[in-house]
Amino acid sequence: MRILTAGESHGEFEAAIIEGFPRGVAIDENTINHELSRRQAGYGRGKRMSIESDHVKIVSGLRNKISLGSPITLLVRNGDHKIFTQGKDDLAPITLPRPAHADLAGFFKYGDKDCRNILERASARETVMRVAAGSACKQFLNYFDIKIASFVRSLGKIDCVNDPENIGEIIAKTQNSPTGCLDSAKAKAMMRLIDAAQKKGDSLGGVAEIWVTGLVPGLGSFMQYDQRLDAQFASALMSIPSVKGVEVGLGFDYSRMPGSTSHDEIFYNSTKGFYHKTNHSGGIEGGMSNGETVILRMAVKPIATLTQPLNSVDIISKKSAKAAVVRSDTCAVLAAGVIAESMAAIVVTQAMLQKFGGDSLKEIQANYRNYLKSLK
Ligand code: EPS
Repeated sequence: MRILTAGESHGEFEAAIIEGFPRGVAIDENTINHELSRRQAGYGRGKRMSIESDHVKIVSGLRNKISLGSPITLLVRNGDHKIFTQGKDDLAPITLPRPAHADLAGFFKYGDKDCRNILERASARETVMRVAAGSACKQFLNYFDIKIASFVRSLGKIDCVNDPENIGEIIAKTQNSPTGCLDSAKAKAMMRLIDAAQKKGDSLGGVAEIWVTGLVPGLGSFMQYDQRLDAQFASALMSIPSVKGVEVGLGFDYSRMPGSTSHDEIFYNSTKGFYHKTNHSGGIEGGMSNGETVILRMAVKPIATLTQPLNSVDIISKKSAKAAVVRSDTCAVLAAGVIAESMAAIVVTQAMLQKFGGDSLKEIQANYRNYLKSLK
């Protein structure tokens, strides 16, 4: 299965094509729309989100809401449509690249004298289609009771130190939370921090944590570097705009502990089979799922656009000036977590299709059941 997205931030549509999605999976547009609204939410999001009400239209690949195995095309219309494929817009050129955005590197790459030609596609608006496609994947994974959820582990320097008991706790506590933080006192502090940043024209980042439960052991492979499941998750999460770091399990903390106290010891009993009492490896050993919960964390840098802009240089006059100010979010860590869930769903779907064959859901389920038997 592979997924391509298309669309400019202020073009008429955002689009995605999912190729190689199995036949026989029920796909519900309303379920996708629910995920799209989760991506739009979060304390600190900018004015664009009050313009948009993201809704998907699926225009190919389904019949009577069931996937045909043919390419699935998804479309989301942009409410803020101001650039045209066949007409001229009236937008002034942007010549003052924003530090930390794609503007300057994109200017080097293409040489255009207008950073808008860069930002239209580099914008995080594109992630709307990753969430739409990721939701289709989540609906496939539901047949196997695979669940994916995320929460905001930290925002700026405010850390939520309590670990959730299980994925149900993450889902329940983040459902209506404006911050995505599991600790209500910390959530309030996060909102105050966002308010203060907004007042100062500043922006904030944080860490989102993603859990994946219900994976059978043996997804991914150690046979080639690019088949390793942790490498695939890392690549998928790093591809989200603003992400600057990814951890699996204990992540960087793992490197600070001796092996004797950090590795997950192996136990066996007749009801549980093989199991671990700890999950420091984050559910992945040797590039494969080991049957424990997959735990991923990603560091999201502060949003690039500041309303109190940083120093920049005009790409035409080469004179120093403050960076361009365009409408933006103050903080989007919660949304980044929702996007990460979608990217994780895509990775897990690919790994499931690789292991259990891909033409139809029926065939995959039969192979899956057979594999489960072999594990006993
Ligand atoms: C976003 C849409 C964008 C930004 C934001 C995320 O729309 P606009 O540029 O019209 O405000 O709000 O993207 C960025 C902050 C960025 O730097 O790319 C969205 O739909 O998520």
